[in-house]
Amino acid sequence: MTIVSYQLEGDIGVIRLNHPPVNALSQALRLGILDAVTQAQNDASLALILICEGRTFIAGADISEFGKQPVYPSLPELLDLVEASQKPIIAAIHGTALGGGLETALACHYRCALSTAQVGLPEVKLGLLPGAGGTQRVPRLAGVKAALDLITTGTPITAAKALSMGLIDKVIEGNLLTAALDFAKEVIAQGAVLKRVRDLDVDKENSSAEFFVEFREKLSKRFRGQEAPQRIVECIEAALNKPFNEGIKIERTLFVECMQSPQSASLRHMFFAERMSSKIKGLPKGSQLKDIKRVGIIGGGTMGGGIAMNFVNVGIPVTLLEINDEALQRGKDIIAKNYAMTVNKGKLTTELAAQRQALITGTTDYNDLAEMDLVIEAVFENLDIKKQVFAKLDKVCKQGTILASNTSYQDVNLIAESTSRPQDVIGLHFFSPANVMKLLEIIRCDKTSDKVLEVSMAIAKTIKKVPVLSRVSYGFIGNRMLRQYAREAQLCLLEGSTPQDIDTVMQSFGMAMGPLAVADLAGIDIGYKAREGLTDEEKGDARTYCIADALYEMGRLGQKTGAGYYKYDPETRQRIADPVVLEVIKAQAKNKGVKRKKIDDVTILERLTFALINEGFKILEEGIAQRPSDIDVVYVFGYGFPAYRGGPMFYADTIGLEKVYQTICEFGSRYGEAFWQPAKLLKQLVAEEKTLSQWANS
Ligand code: T1G
Repeated sequence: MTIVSYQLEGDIGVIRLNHPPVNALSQALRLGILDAVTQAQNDASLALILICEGRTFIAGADISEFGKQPVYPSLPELLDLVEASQKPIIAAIHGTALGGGLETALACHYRCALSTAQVGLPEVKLGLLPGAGGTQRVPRLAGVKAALDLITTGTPITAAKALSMGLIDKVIEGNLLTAALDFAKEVIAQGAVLKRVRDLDVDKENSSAEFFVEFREKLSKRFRGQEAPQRIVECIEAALNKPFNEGIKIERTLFVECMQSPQSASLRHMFFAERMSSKIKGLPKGSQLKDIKRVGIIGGGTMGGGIAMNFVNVGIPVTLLEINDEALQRGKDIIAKNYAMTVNKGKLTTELAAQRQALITGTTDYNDLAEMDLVIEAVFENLDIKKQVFAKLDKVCKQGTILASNTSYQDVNLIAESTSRPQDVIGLHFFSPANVMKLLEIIRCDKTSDKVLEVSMAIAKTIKKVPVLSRVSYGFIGNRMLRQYAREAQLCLLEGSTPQDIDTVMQSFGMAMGPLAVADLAGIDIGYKAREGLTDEEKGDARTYCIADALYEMGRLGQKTGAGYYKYDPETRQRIADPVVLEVIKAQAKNKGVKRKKIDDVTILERLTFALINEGFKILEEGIAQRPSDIDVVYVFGYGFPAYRGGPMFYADTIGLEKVYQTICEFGSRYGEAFWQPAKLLKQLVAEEKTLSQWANS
């Protein structure tokens, strides 16, 4: 397949790119464009069009080439040649012109786009910045403020918005090539002027030193801990204050710094990890999947209501079953409240919210679920109750209905075995709030059929979730790792830290929230109730929950009662350190015979993160997760682990497995081997001097 073709259409040369799936600017594509533009300089063409086959215009540099030795022509070299063309080049855009794709269009002399097209510079999401002139050309066309907003957020904009900003010259309806040819003829008729963006000046509005100081402060709050956004500001300042050729050099230097940073390596890892997680090892690709046209949800509580919203948001009708009409109404009210909040934020129209809610049918009769393609149980977290629900579903649902449990902890194999159709049973573990959180753990039971697995992965993507496959294990992947992380948080509290000590360390590390603040948000009663049904042995070391129990017994359940590990200002809900909590901690330490001593920040960080990592290794060696990057996806999308550190397992490789292993061994001698046994796989990789990603790709 020719990935770049060139032919004359009248006196217009058409350069066609055809490099599926997204015309990413691989070396072959760059060379093909260079050859075509060079050839066109000497033929009868009066203007050129750059257009793409397939679903989109160039979607960016080829991310899979990053980190490798650059090969001629680099994108900046190519774009210099494009801009120096002696004949005007018109970029004809459809789909998503992103990153190097938009930069290529900006190096052209004119740009037209289908009204349905989007353009953007999402490099910052990869820990990068536009490295082929984007930071120098966008300010020249759209001004400083618009350039800063576009490039530091990385959010794509519509063709209409791009037109209003001056990034493109024409919005097109109908056939792109036809319209682009007409536009080229207009350009020729007007003298085929070579409009080079590099020759434009940057508008001096929003260019004061104060403006940049203020913008930087806002940026450091919004992108806490991230380096690329600040470097983008530096590039835009250079565009404002220096000639193009100097500005482009500064952009290049800062781009290379970003490219070589661990943050960018981590974010590029997460880009591919998110796309890899829906691939199931050993399953044939592309088999014919049945459609999910009707979904039943059992339980209209917070979870059931949130889950129902995911389906009606993409137009799939839901039958919501509750035990009686009052419960059903409560469920519908939860959904209505959620939609009202979204409408009030201006993110949804009232009409659309109403349309979606109209797709929800309530019932108290299981027989109404007979024709469902998928039923998701979201009832009380009790195995017997769940088994009763599945027994009824087993009786009423047609053959082939997928029966899913939203359980967080119960053994889905036992639920499957309580039915006559274990091959149709699966776990779909949503995260609260289910209509917001993107992570979906798909729990593969021993007997779940391949077909049910594939359909579940497909429906997860349809409802815009990021699915990760897990085998059955207590807490599956995320909650199992969270238990070890929380264990160390509790032990640090008992041994000498305060809630704010621990939360400050973890927030500085990049976690969205510290573990104690999370506990207050979720509710201290959640953990207490989960432990109620367990024997002392199952509960584990009392030191890991005695403080939580003490707070629960004082009625301090967290935000919901205005006090937990912190107290909360009733007006602002601001978190405030509470001396009462310190007294509770000291009393529990005394009770457990623990002599408290301040714990330094590095030790807090390593105890919590290495507990997470060590459990991740155990999950891998037990085959609960398919690959290390799946665990990273779980923790970044479900638990607020900083994407710019690549998730816990990528982070382990970044700091080095030897360091992780030696520290865990040292923790074992310092805190006892009960909790600090290095995972066998970790020990093995250190012995073999292998990284986790080498092991995953072997
Ligand atoms: N490079 C390589 N592969 C890419 C790619 C890219 N830029 N974009 C997508 N793919 C692959 C992806 O891995 C998947 O592969 C398939 O295409 C479909 O992607 C110099 C340095 C374009 C909006 O950041 O945002 O330019 O899994 O599942 O949901 O300044 O892909 O099928 O094997 O996401 O329809 C800047 C990244 C790069 C855009 C389409 N560009 N891509 O979404 O499909 S840095 C980006 C996307 C840069 C310059 C800098 C999305 C999409 P597979 P998909 P989609």
